[in-house]
Amino acid sequence: MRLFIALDLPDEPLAALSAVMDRLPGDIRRVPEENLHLTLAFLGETSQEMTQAAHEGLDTIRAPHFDLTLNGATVYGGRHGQAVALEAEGEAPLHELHDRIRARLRGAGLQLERRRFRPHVTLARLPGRADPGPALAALCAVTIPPFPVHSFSLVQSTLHDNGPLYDTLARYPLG
Ligand code: 3AM
Repeated sequence: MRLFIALDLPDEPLAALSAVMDRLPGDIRRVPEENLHLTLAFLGETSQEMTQAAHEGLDTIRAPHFDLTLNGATVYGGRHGQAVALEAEGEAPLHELHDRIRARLRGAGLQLERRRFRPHVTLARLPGRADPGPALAALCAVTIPPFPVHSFSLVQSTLHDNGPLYDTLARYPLG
């Protein structure tokens, strides 16, 4: 199973993000509203046994809920495809949650990639060679009011030609 950990976004910011995405140029591939999330960790292909171990570790996390702020638009990626995203403000509780999740996953025996955590919500994807300028211009004045986040999830991602299908395997509340 291809797995990742997502911070769940509540309905209000999801609706606001959907409205924002309506401003994007027509030829861009938008992320469906039900797929919008902030990736906290990427596990990649994971066995049934390691998935269970990961779940048991994540289930012991006791962390507070917190407010999240989404800021300016940015582009990630390169030749193999680009993601147009809104960056999340780096509040301490978000980074603490990220660190705790990684620690629990490592404790469960998973090997995680070492990448700098750049929290963001991907709104749309573009081919590698496309000019991201019009999408960034459309998003430059966007402000999403800060919102509370109350849970994160273990998500299975199944890749299809027309985009990934996400299935939430387990949800973990933030206190
Ligand atoms: O929605 P975003 O872009 O934040 O980019 C992938 C997506 O995040 C990311 O995991 C999320 C669900 O697929 N992802 C995919 N492959 C990855 C990898 N090898 C990866 N993140 C880190 N390493």
